[in-house]
Amino acid sequence: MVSREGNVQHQHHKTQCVIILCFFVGEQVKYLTCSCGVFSKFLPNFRIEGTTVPMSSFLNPYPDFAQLESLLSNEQKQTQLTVRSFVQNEIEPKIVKAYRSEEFPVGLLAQMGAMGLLGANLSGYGLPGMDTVSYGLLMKELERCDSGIRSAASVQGALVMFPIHAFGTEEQKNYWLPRLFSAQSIGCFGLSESEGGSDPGAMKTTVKDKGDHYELNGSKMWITNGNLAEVGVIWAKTELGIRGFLVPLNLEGINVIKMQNKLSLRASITSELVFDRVKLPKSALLPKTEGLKSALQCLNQARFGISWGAIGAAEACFVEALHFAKNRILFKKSLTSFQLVQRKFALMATQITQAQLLVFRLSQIKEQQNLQPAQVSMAKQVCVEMALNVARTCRDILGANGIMDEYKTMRHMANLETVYTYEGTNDIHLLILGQELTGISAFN
Ligand code: TGC
Ligand code: FAD
Repeated sequence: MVSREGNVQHQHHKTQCVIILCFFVGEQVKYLTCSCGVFSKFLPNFRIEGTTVPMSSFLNPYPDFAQLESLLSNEQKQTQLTVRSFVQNEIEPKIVKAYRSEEFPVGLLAQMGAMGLLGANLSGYGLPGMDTVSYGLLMKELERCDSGIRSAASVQGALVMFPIHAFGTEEQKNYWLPRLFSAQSIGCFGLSESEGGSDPGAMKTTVKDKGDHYELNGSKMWITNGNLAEVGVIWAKTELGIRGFLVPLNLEGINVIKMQNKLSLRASITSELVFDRVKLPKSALLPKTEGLKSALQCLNQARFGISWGAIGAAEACFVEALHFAKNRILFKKSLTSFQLVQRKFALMATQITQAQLLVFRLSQIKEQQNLQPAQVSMAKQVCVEMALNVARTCRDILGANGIMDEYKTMRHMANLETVYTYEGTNDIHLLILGQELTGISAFN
């Protein structure tokens, strides 16, 4: 185990033993020195007394060139450590099996609920009101394991609990929020339909007022958590415009069909929801929803979490590829000795750092409740595109090994293709930003 002050050898140097001093204050590594450069403190994969130290032994073994770690409060660090350790102990050992079998790990949402991780940034109704940076770190740690795991949590929190919190009656909030927080109930969010998810305003699903009840008809496609869910936040056209409804998914006339054979986000459940003359109680309406903009307000919450999360996926790929490259001997040298390879790592570290800085600053703005949709779009677009490019580059560095699922990089790469598309495609976010900058909508 790591002592409070220990000698550490850098693993990959063949000819010299490099001594690094670690000073621990509480659970944090405060300072490391090393003869091969100060930035070694940012990199993973150290060896102590001849054995590789689990990365979890260091508070921050991931690239942190902007030293954002030093800006975190003790509470934020504690959140990060707690979630990281939960992910490493409880989710990492199960993720490859879940991905292969296209199943969400059984009982995982219940575990997350027991830990208070779902909708944790919301307040009141027994919810913890976690600060924005802590929430971002939570999303990042989940997606460091798998985008599908982060998806399950962000749908429950940002797309089910948030709309109930923002648009529901007191009765709906008091009933649903504690149940969803603890994962006693699971929810899903139905906005997209088969004919063009980018243009949700063109939805065909309708709700008609039948006097003593509503009637719901139509279908929703690509719905995360659909087959796990007890309740759906479903968006439909009414005589008064688009509105959100809380729909129990066991009602007569509802068919929930699992979408199988995905080549991406396989550890996440994706479903089609079909509604055929479903009789809804009047209490199903989320009364404060007002048109498409209410649905888009929910997306702002989820897109913000995705921006943080995607960085976690990028960091995981970076760490794996760097570890691999250090130990890969080609042409009698470590792969990391070649200039082309160093260029790849240098660019990736820079791009990861830029993304980390952006989400950190936007989190401060969000904490002050000033975050604008166009800022969220910038973050979702740039963080996900960066993560996808990093994952592709890391897959390349891993060579043939990179196509095997014992390495996580290609799983992340495949997942990020979904993340690039959902919650507003990459191009949709560029167009939202374009509209903000030019004042001209390129949509219509
Ligand atoms: P448009 O006329 O521009 O806007 C309609 C009304 O909404 C307002 N608005 C927003 N309000 C809050 N937040 C935003 N981000 C907003 N964007 C627009 C707007 O001001 C207007 O208000 P008002 O008062 O005038 O009525 O609407 P449009 O039909 O032209 O469409 C605009 C567009 C293309 C940007 C939008 O529809 C869009 O974002 N499309 C992408 C759809 C999308 O992201 N779907 C995601 C589905 S959920 C999902 O993918 C979950 S994945 C699972 C996981 O998260 O893990
Ligand atoms: P389309 O809208 O058909 O877009 C196809 C292409 O056209 C894209 O490249 C797009 O960028 C481009 N394009 C579209 N409009 C324009 C334009 N104006 N100018 C230029 N190019 C344009 N939805 C939910 O409601 N709830 C969920 O829980 C959910 N989970 C999902 C889980 C997974 C695994 C996936 C893959 C999707 C999920 N979605 C969910 C749906 C997701 O939000 C949509 O896939 C997404 O919004 C894009 O819609 P689409 O797939 O129909 O693509």
